Amino acid sequence: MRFLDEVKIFVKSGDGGAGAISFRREKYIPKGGPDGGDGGRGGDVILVADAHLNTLIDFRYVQHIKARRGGHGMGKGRTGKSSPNVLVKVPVGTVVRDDADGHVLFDLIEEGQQVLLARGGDGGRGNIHFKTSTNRAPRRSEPGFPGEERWLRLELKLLADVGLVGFPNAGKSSLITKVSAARPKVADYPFTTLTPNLGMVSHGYQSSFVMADIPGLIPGASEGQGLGHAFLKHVERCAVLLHLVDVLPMDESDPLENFQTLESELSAYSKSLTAKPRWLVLTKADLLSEEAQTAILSRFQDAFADIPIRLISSVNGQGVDDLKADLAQWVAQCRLEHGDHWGEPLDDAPTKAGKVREKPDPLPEEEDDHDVEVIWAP
Ligand SMILES: Nc1nc2c(ncn2[C@@H]2O[C@H](COP(=O)(O)OP(=O)(O)OP(=O)(O)O)[C@@H](O)[C@H]2O)c(=O)[nH]1
Ligand SMILES: [Mg+2]
Repeated sequence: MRFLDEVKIFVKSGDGGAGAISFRREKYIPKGGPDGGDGGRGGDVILVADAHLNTLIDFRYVQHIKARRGGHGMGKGRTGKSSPNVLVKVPVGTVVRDDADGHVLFDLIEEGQQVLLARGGDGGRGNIHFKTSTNRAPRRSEPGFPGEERWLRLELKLLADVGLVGFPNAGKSSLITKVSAARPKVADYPFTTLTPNLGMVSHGYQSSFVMADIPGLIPGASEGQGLGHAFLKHVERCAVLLHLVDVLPMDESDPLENFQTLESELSAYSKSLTAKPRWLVLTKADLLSEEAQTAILSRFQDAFADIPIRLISSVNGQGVDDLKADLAQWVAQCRLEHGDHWGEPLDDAPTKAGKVREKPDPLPEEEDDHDVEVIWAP
């Protein structure tokens, strides 16, 4: 499936239908009173989080989402038809921003969660409501109330507990393949992975977590080099980042320097990402002799005393089960501390998108036909 994680959309809810102006006409009742019904409500535009989706690709083709207007009121006091709401499905993890100022309006983090993007307009009142002691045949009604329209930005930030970052070829996709059912492509050239992959890692009874594999990062990523930067937002919500470092890179570069280079890229991307707990995972241990493994481990431990450091091999499984167990424990602990809250606090609390129409003031007593359909009852 193709992957798209940022789109701009226009939403418009339906206008309310107009109230009718109509009078009762019956055989032996020459002057029946007003019986124009109210207009129907316009449809709402509602976003629903759906766990079966994992991309915003559908919005590449549909950027304008409009609900229909309400039906006009009719004679015999009949209310116009209300229009159905338009439900738009998005993946869980979708953030909705106001396009104008980038302000976060909603964060859909639970399956089935619904948010109102644009409230449909209420129908106008028909002339049935405007009869008074001095005006028994009011020729007035209200037009429908307009719907709301707005430009919004949808941004998908995948919901994962553990994020894998590292240079291309570091072994990220190999690790997620080893510990989960995810099957991203693995190959010995850089940039094998072009879009994020999620894998569910099970560890013992009732203990599982989601791991995200994103495309490799390269120096200059924070200025837009390569692919990885565009995908870093998918690890923003993770409880821990694993920074994978190849112990024997094909280009013969120094693993320790590589680690430092990427760390500075991450901090250039975002300070809050740097503040995230990070574990250093040295990969491809099987390529080194035991002495060489001990040597590289102690070199890293001396240089980075305050970071947890692991040595693994996705080929022979060395260190993988221990890593999995420790991650499961870490994630469980984070969930205990933070509940089901995913990721960093957003820049603004969710607000209600649609404003509720206040009750209209009663109209002044004057004859004034609105531009509405006038229906005469038979
Ligand atoms: N010997 C050995 N090779 C490994 C190990 N893990 C990965 N590799 C190899 O390293 C190469 C790159 O692995 P990937 O898992 O595709 O690396 P990646 O980090 O996902 O790379 P990108 O998607 O390009 O960012 C592949 O040829 C793998 O077979 C390991 O533990 N031992
Ligand atoms: Mg990969």
